Amino acid sequence: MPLNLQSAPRNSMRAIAAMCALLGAAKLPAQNPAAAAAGKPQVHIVATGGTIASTNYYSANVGKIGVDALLAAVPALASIASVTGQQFSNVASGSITQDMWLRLSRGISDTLRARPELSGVVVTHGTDTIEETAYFLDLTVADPRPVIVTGAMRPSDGIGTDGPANLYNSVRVAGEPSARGRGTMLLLNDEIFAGRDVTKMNTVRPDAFGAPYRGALGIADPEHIVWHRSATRQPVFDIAGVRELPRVDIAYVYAGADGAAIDAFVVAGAKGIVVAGVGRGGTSPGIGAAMRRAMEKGVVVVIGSRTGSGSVPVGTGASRDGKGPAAVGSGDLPVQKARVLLTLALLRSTNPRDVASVFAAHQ
Ligand code: DAS
Repeated sequence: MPLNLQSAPRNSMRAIAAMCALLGAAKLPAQNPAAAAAGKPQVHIVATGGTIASTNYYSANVGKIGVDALLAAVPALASIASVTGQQFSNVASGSITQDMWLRLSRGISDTLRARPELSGVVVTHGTDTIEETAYFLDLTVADPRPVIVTGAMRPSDGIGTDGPANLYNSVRVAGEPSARGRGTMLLLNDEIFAGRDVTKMNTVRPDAFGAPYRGALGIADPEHIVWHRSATRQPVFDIAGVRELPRVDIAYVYAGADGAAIDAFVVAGAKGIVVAGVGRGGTSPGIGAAMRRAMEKGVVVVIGSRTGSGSVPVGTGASRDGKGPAAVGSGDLPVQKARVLLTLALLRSTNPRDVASVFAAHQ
């Protein structure tokens, strides 16, 4: 059962621990007294599941490794930080829901607020949808302290498992003062990416992650954390009072595709649809007609690209004559990232012109 960190009383890790014990849902390993006494950074680790928490090749047994075992597998952590751990969930990342995004984000914000002594937070997560969670957290956690999302491409008992190194380096970056103000980042294979830019580009290799359009933010070298770019951040979305996120679906364009999927999403209650277009946002006649039908019903449509790199002009959200709605271009956001941004933009407005402004601001 996932733990709602939001309900934890402020300024009291003891109270949080007591609550966790009551719920039977999470464990907080004791802080490392030697590291704390030595003035080492304090880092909180929130475990959600994924291959990093699995045994047997390729996550056939996801959810076997709890946060205690995850931390125990990296004894070197004690030399660089004082860490606490939290079991949020233990699932494959395909099971992460919008509701879990809300609770995870609020929980992290609450923990950071309650613990001013923390340098940063690390989230362990399955790699399949990690980029979506990373972007959601980037768009919703306002605190300037870093949130580092990490995982593993090889299970905990796999030969050459990458989980321990990824966790170790993530804790290093989370404890690094120069990581402040950079939002939520992803670290795997020593590379640090902006949560906004990163995408999974290979099914199995430890170097599966990249940011093909904008490149990496930095690298965790053995001695130093090296940044390739200065810190920049957009203002975040306030989700404090949000109970439910709107439904947003993704439709894929291919040669001769009809509009059946888009029509079905509208019937299912989609408030927004992201279309993975061909090339620079192209469609088929069937998809184009279904997009118009959806927009006439008030559904906001964003058009992106299935190419994996490059941009689709954002536009204004209005048709050329200014009378009707038009699809908003995704800019250089991959469609799964455009879905995250559209979901949050729809909390503010369902007018495509306003949504276009949000997308323009997040380029
Ligand atoms: N088991 C998959 C997931 O949870 C893959 C992984 O973590 O690498 O996303």
